[in-house]
Amino acid sequence: MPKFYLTTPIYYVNARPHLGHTYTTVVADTIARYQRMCGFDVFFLTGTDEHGETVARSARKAGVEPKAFVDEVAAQYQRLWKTLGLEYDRFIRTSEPGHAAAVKKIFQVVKRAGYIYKGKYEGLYCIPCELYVTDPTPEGNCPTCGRAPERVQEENLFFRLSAFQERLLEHYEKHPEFIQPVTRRNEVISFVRSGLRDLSISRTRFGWGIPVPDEEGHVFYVWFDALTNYLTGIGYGAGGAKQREFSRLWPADLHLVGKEIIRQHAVYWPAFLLAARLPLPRSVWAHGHWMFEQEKMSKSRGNIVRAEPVHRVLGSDGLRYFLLREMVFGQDGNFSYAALLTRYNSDLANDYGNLASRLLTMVERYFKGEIPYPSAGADRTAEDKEVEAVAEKSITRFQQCFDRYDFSRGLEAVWSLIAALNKYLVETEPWELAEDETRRARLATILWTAAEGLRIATALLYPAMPTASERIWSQMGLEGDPSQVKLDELSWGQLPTGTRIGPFESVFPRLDKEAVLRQLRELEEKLTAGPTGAAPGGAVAADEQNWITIDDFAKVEMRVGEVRSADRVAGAQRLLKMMVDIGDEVRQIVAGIAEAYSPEQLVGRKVVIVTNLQPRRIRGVESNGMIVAAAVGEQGRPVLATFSEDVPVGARLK
Ligand code: ME8
Repeated sequence: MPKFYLTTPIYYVNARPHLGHTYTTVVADTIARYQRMCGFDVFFLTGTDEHGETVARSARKAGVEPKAFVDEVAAQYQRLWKTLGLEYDRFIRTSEPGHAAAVKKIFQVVKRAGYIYKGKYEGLYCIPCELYVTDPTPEGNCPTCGRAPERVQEENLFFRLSAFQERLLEHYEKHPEFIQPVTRRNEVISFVRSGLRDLSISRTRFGWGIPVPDEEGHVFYVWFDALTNYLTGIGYGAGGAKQREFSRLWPADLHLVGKEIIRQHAVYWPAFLLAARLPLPRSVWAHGHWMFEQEKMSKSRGNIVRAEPVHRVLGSDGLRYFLLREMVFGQDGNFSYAALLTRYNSDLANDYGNLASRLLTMVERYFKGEIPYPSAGADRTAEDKEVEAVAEKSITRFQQCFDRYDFSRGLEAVWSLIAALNKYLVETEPWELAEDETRRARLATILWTAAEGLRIATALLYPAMPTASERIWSQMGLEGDPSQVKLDELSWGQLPTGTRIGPFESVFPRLDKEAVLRQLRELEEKLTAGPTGAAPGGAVAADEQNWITIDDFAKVEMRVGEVRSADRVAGAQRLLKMMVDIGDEVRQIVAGIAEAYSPEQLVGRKVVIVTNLQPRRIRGVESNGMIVAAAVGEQGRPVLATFSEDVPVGARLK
């Protein structure tokens, strides 16, 4: 059996896994299942990247030792992958002693080959990204995360990256499939063409890392350490049987990465390997980013969606389907709960789930649970032949798409079959035929045809939705499980005679969108209200913090208002009575700001008003809202909230 070795990035443990990490791992799991169905002996590696300054800092913040910290977060990753049913073959952690030994070994090889020297680095460094910033943004910030880098100076070991410029370019030229998609390939080629600078591969600034042999005080820079996981994860440097396993699996067939780390994988990594005289991976595939609320989902931006709530409400297949179907692999995608639920209800509940339950109900009712077989010589109508043709086309198209990791179109191909089957049932009306004893042969042909189509669709859906596919497979009474189907052999007409359906229940029940949206938001809130880091010791229970949920906050309506008039309230030194235009009405508001602002200063000014506060009387004067101000100093001097840009009256704050 030919082998297929694929990897995900190893994820940093400075934060808990979010939907972005889940995405790459789901894609890898899908490819692994698909390649197995194509007859490959697959090895799927994932893991965690546990060294570096950021991790050490996060641990310190949590008040625990780095090792305890990374153990906890690595376990969170493993638990989540288990919950989601993601089946990797090996989970590598860079804090494993075997990994450290392998990093040291490859370093020695590279050093002996003359590609390492000692030098001084002086320049900008972005701590959260663990990157030297050589090409800052015009504002002088880190090009990856946009935050301000720090100026550092240190003695480092350098890797002669510059020596590989021509060889890398040659390799890209000779192996166009090495970097995909083509946009990333072009990007990398132009980066390399513009000239490669040597790369610093050690640090003396922190100690949480793998010590560099014979260099007191130096630990490996995270990328030299991290990239090597792709070798150690399959036995590099371990000797004996493990080394044989390494020789069998290396080079990797596919490194899946997010587009932000393409340079490390398509430039640094092959250069390290060339220096160590190891073969290069066959391809590095950089996918796009999930955006949430218009920005890349990331911990630092605080716009994170997590997999757990979606899994809890929709199941892992609902999540997998959305991720694979909605994002064109290679491009960015927008995540929204509304889109997720719309897809779930339309594609999974209405189209696929309904097809299965409708068909199985008819088999049960009209043929006592045995899928009928068309009688010999029964005439096949144009409609029957059309379904067969669509099914055969779907199989081919699905494979063509999945072979090039075009999951979205591959799933579309399956949906064209599902749509054809639903249409077929509507048009042939088996429930009408069932009323007529003389039409039983035709009824049998129709139900068999639909069942055969459903079998094919279900087999094709296994890589993307393994649980649902297995369940429908067994509800149909088919032998074994869909993972055993050989895709090359899958074709029309293989549904065995006498197949007896099993007990069935709806696999994708239709969901009440509003209620589920609320439930998802509540679960998400509960999770994010917890520790933002993964700090075991730093974890503060949500309740102890008196967090409010986003729904609580959404209850407060704040709007931009403009003060039309302001007068002092007789007999009350601190109070002003204002008429404030809030867009669709003018409100009377009383506020204790007279000592800080004169009426003249306020008229015409834009202010922030809480508009849904219960009306109340202050010194006998009705107040319909509250003006928002900071309380400054010990006396709590009010300073009104304002905007540095012009904003329209009535605009809502959120
Ligand atoms: O970069 N959309 O780890 P990391 C899609 N340790 N995918 C996303 C994503 C998003 N918004 N956010 C993250 C590291 N990812 C290094 C890797 S490898 C030798 C070392 C996924 O925890 C995507 O795969 O920052 C991305 O490349 C990876 O998580 C980054 O994970």
